[in-house]
Amino acid sequence: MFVTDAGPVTLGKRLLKQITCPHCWHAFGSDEILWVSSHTDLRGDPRLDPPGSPASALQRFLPTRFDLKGNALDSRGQSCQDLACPRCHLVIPWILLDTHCLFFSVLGSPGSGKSFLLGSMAWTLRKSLLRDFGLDFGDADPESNATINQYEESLFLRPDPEKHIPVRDMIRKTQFTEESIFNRVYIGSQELKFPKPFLFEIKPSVTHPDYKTIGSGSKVICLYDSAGESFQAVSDDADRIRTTGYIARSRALFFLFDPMQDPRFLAVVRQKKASGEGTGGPSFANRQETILRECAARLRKLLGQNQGELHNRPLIVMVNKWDAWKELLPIDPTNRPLIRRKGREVFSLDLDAINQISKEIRTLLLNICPEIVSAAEAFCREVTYLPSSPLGHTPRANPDFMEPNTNKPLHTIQPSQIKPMWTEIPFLYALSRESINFVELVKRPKTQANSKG
Ligand SMILES: Nc1nc2c(ncn2[C@@H]2O[C@H](COP(=O)(O)OP(=O)(O)OP(=O)(O)O)[C@@H](O)[C@H]2O)c(=O)[nH]1
Ligand SMILES: [Mg+2]
Ligand SMILES: [Zn+2]
Repeated sequence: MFVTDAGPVTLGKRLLKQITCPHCWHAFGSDEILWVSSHTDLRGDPRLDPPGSPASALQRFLPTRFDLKGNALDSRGQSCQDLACPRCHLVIPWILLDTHCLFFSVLGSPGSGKSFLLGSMAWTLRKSLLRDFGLDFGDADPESNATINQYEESLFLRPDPEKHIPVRDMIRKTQFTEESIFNRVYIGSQELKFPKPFLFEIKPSVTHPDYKTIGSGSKVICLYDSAGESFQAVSDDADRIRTTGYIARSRALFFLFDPMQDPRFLAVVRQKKASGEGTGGPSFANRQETILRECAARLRKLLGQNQGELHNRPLIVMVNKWDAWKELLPIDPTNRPLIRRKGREVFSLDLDAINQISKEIRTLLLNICPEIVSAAEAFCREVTYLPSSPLGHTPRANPDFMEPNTNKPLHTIQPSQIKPMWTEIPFLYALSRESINFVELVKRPKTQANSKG
């Protein structure tokens, strides 16, 4: 074995000066990163093994010796491959060493559709980003994305897509008490819970018109799927606050408002449709503006901002389950707010169309549930309102599937009917607000416009 003490010289990467851990959001220098021992005898890590339990996790260490490939050598001289955060000791994917990570938050009450949205959005982005925007979008770390991949498969890759499935079985409710969605670490005398991140890589493909100027430099997108309960205000529950700590790091916040959880909204929908249907799923009333107010309070605490100070990241209020209330918005969901500028192969986002839609939804919310608008606008300086529907189709009560406890029919859907509506638009809009020039946001030039149908 060739050994050098010159550091990871042959990694062939230009390392970032500062890396943010996607688990605990600690920012650290690349020279502080730990390595995970490779020799199976080197077990026992005080941050990962529960106190009093047998040594199980492979030891983390700050290396002093490297092999010629630049990989650290553990104390048994074995070459190591995995890296870890100096604070929480959880594994840091290699891509984060040389690629900036953009965090985004998806907030919303229980049942507002966050998990369905994440699955549907990821699937839509994989399909449409290359075709419409000349961007490659894929898993940055397949292991981290196992859960979101399952959501996508459950929605879009069913072996028998004509067969009715109860929606609640497609993606199960995210349980705040479920261990599999968290990592536990032990720092000092505290046991801390952190949500597992989903990591995607996005980069211009060679078909991107600005490929030559912006280059092939990629970004990592980091998202989380938290249970709605984690955003609810429960005094002195440090776990809830900690597990949503990503909101303070986020470049943009997506607040999923479920109008079907608002009895006033539901009444307007039913009146308009002149029918009793409308929810397409479990219906329960929730004061959803309290989630926004709680997130605003947490964020101010985390960032040390004053009460009443407006946060300067974009907040996108996604009025979800559009399929169930589309009668209230005179917009054709198949007409996405995209525009192709003359001489450009890819689409840009149509700012005029987005502003117009946002204005119409804001008016609708102001008329029916004004406290959502006031909570959103008391939180962030810039608020945009957009519709979305992960399913694009309202599930129906199906007497062939009875709930044994209540003897009521369950809501089912045929996977072949799933046609997401605008799940990717809020994300593209957030991306267009970044200085990375991946997605262009344009005002419509009256003579050159050729908007997409
Ligand atoms: N009509 C309609 N209903 C939807 C849509 N997407 C999700 N739903 C319904 O909303 C329910 C809740 O969706 P989830 O994604 O599990 O909600 P969540 O926000 O993740 O909820 P928690 O995990 O409890 O925080 C689903 O079981 C569906 O019945 C949609 O596009 N249209
Ligand atoms: Mg969920
Ligand atoms: Zn960490």
